[in-house]
Amino acid sequence: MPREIISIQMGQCGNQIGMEFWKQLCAEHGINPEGILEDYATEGMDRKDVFFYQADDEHYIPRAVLLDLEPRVINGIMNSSYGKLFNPENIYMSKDGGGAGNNWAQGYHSGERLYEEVFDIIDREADGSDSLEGFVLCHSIAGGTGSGMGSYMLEKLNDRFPKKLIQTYSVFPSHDEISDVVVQPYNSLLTMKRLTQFADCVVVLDNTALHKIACERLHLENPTFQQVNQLVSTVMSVSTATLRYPGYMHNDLISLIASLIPTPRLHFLMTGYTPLTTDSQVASTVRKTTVLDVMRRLLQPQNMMVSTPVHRHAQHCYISILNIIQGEVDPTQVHKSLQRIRERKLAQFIPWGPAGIQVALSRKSPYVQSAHKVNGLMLANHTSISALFERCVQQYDKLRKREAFLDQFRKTEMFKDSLDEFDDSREVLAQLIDEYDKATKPDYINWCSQQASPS
Ligand SMILES: Nc1nc2c(ncn2[C@@H]2O[C@H](COP(=O)(O)OP(=O)(O)OP(=O)(O)O)[C@@H](O)[C@H]2O)c(=O)[nH]1
Ligand SMILES: [Mg+2]
Repeated sequence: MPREIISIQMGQCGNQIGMEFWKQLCAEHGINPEGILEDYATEGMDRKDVFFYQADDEHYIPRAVLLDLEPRVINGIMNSSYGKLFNPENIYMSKDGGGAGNNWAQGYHSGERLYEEVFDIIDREADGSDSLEGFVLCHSIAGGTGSGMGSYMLEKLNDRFPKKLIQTYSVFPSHDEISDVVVQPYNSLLTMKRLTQFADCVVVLDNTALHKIACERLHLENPTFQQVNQLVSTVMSVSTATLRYPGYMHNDLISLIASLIPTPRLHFLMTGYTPLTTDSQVASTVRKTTVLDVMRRLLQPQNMMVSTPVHRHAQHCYISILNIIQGEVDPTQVHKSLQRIRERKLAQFIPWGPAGIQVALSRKSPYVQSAHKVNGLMLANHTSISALFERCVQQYDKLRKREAFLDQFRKTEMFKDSLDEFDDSREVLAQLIDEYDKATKPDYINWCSQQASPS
């Protein structure tokens, strides 16, 4: 029985990265842009039904819900060659709306207002699956819709489906774009509170790092969102590969999450991928990729898609690592590579429990050509992710001290009488940062049990 996953994409960023993900999934499963299975793909030994269902006429439809408070991005999808892929009943867009105006509170209150309509869609999708495992939310934390309405959705999903997993792919804003959306730090802080409290697993996609990788590693001069989103869709597709091409392990979301997240709040994952190439570079590749190469490169900070100084602070460490390796791999090579990495102490792990690199050898699509013999995605739970959150708090403090742009928030229901929600969110994030720091120390588990039973 499939363990189905419903994806919910919200706002400009959520819908744009979501669309790239669906394009990639269609290509990998031999489904054409109209949802029809290609003749060459009828014998597939894959599990399409985790992410797609079949209509009466057998064509495949994504288990996807598309939401936006403005029509532009979703209209673009509907007018593209993929316009017929999605169930039109699963789309909610405000036809004449102008979005949430980069205001978290506006997005949040729109979520409240649209609750019935949106949950009609989600309930119908949930009822349509045999054994729903959970939800995947795609959004950015910095705008208005994906962040504010996304926050509201996280609260409500948790309320209504308490036993289902919630995973998010959350895009963090780039440092250089602060001028673009001045209230970004407010939006990010308020969203981070919900990601901490209501998500089981957050895959952090950091625009600063993605941009840098696109420039420096892919040699793109001014990478567009679409080019950056290809990196994102690679991360999303490989991180779901073991669900879609089941093997011995990590066949469902819970086993992926359980192997990476030993304590509930520390659930923010970084990713790395290698080898990275653009289409134009593929032809000229001469590099030989072995499992050891791939695993070693995955431990290099420049391949991580998060802009934190991974290895520079000695006290920071890995809580867990899962490498998803695809390609022509001899399992004995994996063993040797792990040994080599251990001998050379290439990765520093937590001092309070057993931890090491886990490896999942995953099958991959026979329909998508790859230029390399072996490729790998690292999903890592590393304490230095807290640097990203520290930056978020610092930027917030700077704005808040000046009382900048608070009027836009005061105009909304949640903030009209007080700004307590800001203070509370800041507190939640400060505690999270503190817990990551505690996790670098040997007595973290004791600290955890004290937190659980304050006497
Ligand atoms: N990686 C990536 N980031 C994006 C994309 N589109 C927007 N962003 C980032 O998302 C943030 C802005 O959020 P949006 O998703 O545009 O906002 P929204 O959720 O539509 O909210 P409103 O438009 O305010 O209603 C900024 O940090 C952008 O850099 C995209 O396609 N890819
Ligand atoms: Mg928008």
